Formats: sequence, C-alpha cells, structure tokens
Amino acid sequence: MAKKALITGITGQDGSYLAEYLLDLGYDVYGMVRRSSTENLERIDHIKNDIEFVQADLLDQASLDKALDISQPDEIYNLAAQSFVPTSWSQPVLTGQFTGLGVTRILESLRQVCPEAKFYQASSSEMFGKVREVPQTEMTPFHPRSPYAVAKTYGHHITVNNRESFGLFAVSGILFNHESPRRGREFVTRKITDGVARIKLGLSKELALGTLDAERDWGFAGDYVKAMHLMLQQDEPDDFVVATGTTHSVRQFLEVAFGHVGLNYEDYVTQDPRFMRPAEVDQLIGDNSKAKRILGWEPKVSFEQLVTMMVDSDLELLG
Ligand code: NAP
Ligand code: G4F
Repeated sequence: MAKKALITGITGQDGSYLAEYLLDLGYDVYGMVRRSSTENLERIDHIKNDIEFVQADLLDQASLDKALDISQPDEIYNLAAQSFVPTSWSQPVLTGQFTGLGVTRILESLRQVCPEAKFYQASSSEMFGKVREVPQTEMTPFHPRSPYAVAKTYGHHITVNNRESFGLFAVSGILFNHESPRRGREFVTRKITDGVARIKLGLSKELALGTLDAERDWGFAGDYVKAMHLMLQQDEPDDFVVATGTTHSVRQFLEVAFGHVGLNYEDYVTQDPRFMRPAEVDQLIGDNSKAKRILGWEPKVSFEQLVTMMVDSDLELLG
C-alpha cells in the first residue's frame, strides 16, 4: 500500500517541491490548505489533480484534528508558517501564533489522532541569528534576532520536547536559506532576479534593496526537500543541519545575477532604509557534515547555477 504524507504549507515554495518529489516516489499526498477568497495554487497547478486537499488552519485546533483524521498520514511535514522575517516585526503576535504555537497545535493533534505518524518540523538557520560559532552545526547555541526566529526556536524546542517526552518520531530540520524560481518575490534572491529581468526587458529602471553586506548560505529548494524526506526514513529520530557549506553576500548575488545578462549592478541598485531590519543576521554558513554522513544527502546545485536558473526563469516569465 502507498505511504501517505500530509504536507502543511503545500502552496508555498517548499511544499510544491516536496509534493512533486513524494508523488514521484509513489506517495499518496495530502495537502493542507487554509481558506482563501481566491485560489492560491499557482506553484502546484501542474500536480493539483494528484493531491488530496484538506482545509485547515494552524490557528484552529479542531481543523487540524480533522485534517489528520481524514488523511491518517504515515508522515507529516509541517512547512506552514509566516515565513517572511520583516513581517515578523510588524506582526509579532501573529507570527508567534502561526510559526511557534502552530507547531504545538499540530503535535497535539498528532498525539491524539495518529501518534505513530512521523513528524518533520521546518526549523531555520535564522535560529542561530547572532552566531556563536562558524560554521553552525546541530550543537551551535541559538541566538534568534527577529520575532520570526524566536518563534522558530520555540517550534524547534517543542518538537524535540515531544520526542523526548512522548517518544514521538519527531525531527527538526535546521535548513539554511534555499531558493528557486518559485521563491516568493519579497525574499531578496527572487526580488533581485525579478528585478534583473525587469531591467533587462526595459520594464524597470532600478532596484531598491536594504543591506548588501549580509551573507547567506544559499541552496536550491529542490535539493533541500529530499533531505526532509530522508530524515523521516531513518531508524531513529534526529535533527539535522541542511546547508551547502558556502556563504555569499547579497552583493555577490547581485554581481552574478546582473552579470548573467551583461549588466553591472552598480548602475541600477539603490539602498533604501525601508528594507533595513531592526536587527540583522550578518552571516550564516552551515556545516552539513552530519547530513552527509548519516542521511547520505548533499546539495547538487551550485550558487552560480541557482542564481542563473532564477534569472533565466524570470526572464522567461516576463518575456
Ligand atoms: P512559503 O513559501 O512562505 O510558504 C509558507 C506556507 O505556509 C504557505 O503554503 C502558506 O499558505 C502556509 N501558511 C501560512 N500560514 C498558515 C496558516 N495559518 N495555516 C495554514 N497554512 C499557513 O515558505 P517556504 O519558503 O516554502 O518555507 C517552508 C517552511 O520552511 C516555512 O516554515 C519556513 O519558515 C521554513 N524555512 C524556509 C527556509 C527557506 O529558505 N525557504 C529556510 C528555513 C526554514 P498560503 O499560501 O495560504 O499563504
Ligand atoms: O531573503 P531574505 O528576506 O531571507 P532571510 O531573512 O534570510 O530569511 C529566509 O531564510 C531563513 C533561513 O535562514 C528562513 F527561515 C526564512 O523563512 C526566509 O526564508 O533576506 C536575506 C538577506 C537579509 O540579510 C536581508 O536583510 O537579504 C537582506 N536584504 C537586503 N535587501 C533584503 C533586502 N531582504 C529582503 N527580503 N528584501 C530586500 O530588499
């Protein structure tokens, strides 16, 4: 019999890649979606007929109970969250509710409805924040720098706590930034590749950004969802850092993206205080040796391949 997976956040970037991957592996895929006045399935339009949708919201316990009861999953991937860091300063309570307490709600449902199900929590390198060591490993202490990161740190600890308290197969994937042509346009990578395409096609004249000095360990989302799946196939539940082990600045991203279409970013990019953050995470770089050793996982797409893939996709979309 086919395995059943429930994905929360299936309409998001990672949800779409994970759903594709699990369908290819022969899973029955259930996607949790929240009610919206307009359909919001662009990223999964090509596979939507292969997915069973269940309506629920991370804020509503009864709806989560029902979603788990309907799907009776073998595996739950909790990807749903308010995931944009700047919004977490303007909506800190909502972010805490979705991104933090939402994890407890779904774990409570799991314990009541399907305690044998394996659980994946989408944790984040943002938890390392003002980093205590370089590179960051599974043992590096957390120092979150935004309400988002604080909420994710709670989600991480409540996942580990449920594992230790109740013996659940519950794991936390500490994923560093991962991008793709399906990335939301407000995140810096997609904002840049969309901006490059607009400028190249004569639709725009400049691109306003915040800091260009921040450095991130950027990988490809399509690679990272495979690590999520591998974590749930292990004999013992455990937490893993998923990263490329390399870091680049926003400025370097700009150089590659503009350079790919024969332009110099310095001619187009301006800096706007509106995009500066109250507290910045200056540099992230992950040590993926545990994931390599135990999961046999490694990233396939390089930084340059990622940037050019995103620029080419945006040129095609807008062209
Ligand atoms: P994303 O594109 O922003 O997708 C977020 C998803 O969560 C969307 O499907 C959204 O649904 C759903 N959602 C938000 N609030 C909800 C609620 N109250 N109830 C039900 N669903 C809700 O995020 P992503 O980049 O795919 O990331 C997936 C997860 O990994 C997130 O938890 C994120 O915080 C975490 N993460 C991401 C990265 C990264 O670099 N991408 C790195 C580390 C961790 P709607 O479509 O209805 O808005
Ligand atoms: O693309 P970003 O908004 O991603 P950020 O804050 O690193 O968070 C992403 O990755 C996390 C994993 O580490 C996830 F947990 C989280 O959900 C999300 O997916 O910003 C990256 C960097 C920051 O330092 C930011 O200050 O780019 C800098 N930046 C400079 N100008 C900008 C801009 N970021 C955005 N969004 N927009 C700008 O104009």
